[in-house]
Amino acid sequence: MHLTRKKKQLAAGALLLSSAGLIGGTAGLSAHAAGGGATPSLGGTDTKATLHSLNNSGATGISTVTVNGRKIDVSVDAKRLLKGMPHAMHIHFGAQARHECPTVRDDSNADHRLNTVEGLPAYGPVKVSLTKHGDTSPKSTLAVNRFPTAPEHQIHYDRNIGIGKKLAHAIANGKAVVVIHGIDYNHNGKYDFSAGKSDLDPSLPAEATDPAACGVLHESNGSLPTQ
Ligand SMILES: [Cu+2]
Repeated sequence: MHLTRKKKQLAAGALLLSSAGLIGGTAGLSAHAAGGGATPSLGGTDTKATLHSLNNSGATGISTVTVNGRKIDVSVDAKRLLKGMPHAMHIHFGAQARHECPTVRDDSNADHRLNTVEGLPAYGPVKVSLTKHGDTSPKSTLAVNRFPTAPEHQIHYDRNIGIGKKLAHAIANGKAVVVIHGIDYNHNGKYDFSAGKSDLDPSLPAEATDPAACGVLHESNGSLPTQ
């Protein structure tokens, strides 16, 4: 009961985010995203996530995030994704979430696939949209034109992004989760409505937004040579 109610709240939040992204997804916060520049990683916290397949996508990868104050250096390298189609990618975090990737036990409607909302109790809401350019806030959760498209089924992503202090701490403390979305369930080479509508935006196919790979960012400084 308790979980169900919480889940509904989370779902409502996700819907708000997605509609805000669709309607308000114009120019906006470009000044914010312009920063960039080389930030030395000395003194930063290095974190790393091994990305495992969700929904039997077969996609795998590695993501690293170096936290330097309120700046993060993000890399995502993933393979075996649907080729040539946009893959929404996010850093998820929620104080109330489990800081995990979802499992079959999160398939609350027992339809044998995990949609984005079913994953929320595990990974929390979107905090950073890993777009190629422009806004990186949750407003860009479904900014399909600005996400990597996996030519040759692969993504190689690198970006320096400004974030809030709370999120920076959460990432450094191993509580944030990297999720890559977009999965071709029926292997026809594109996103279609074979698995129904997206739980985030009914105008999009579920295939475009269901999670394909997921990993929890954990501190990796300890495993690196001392500087
Ligand atoms: Cu996501």
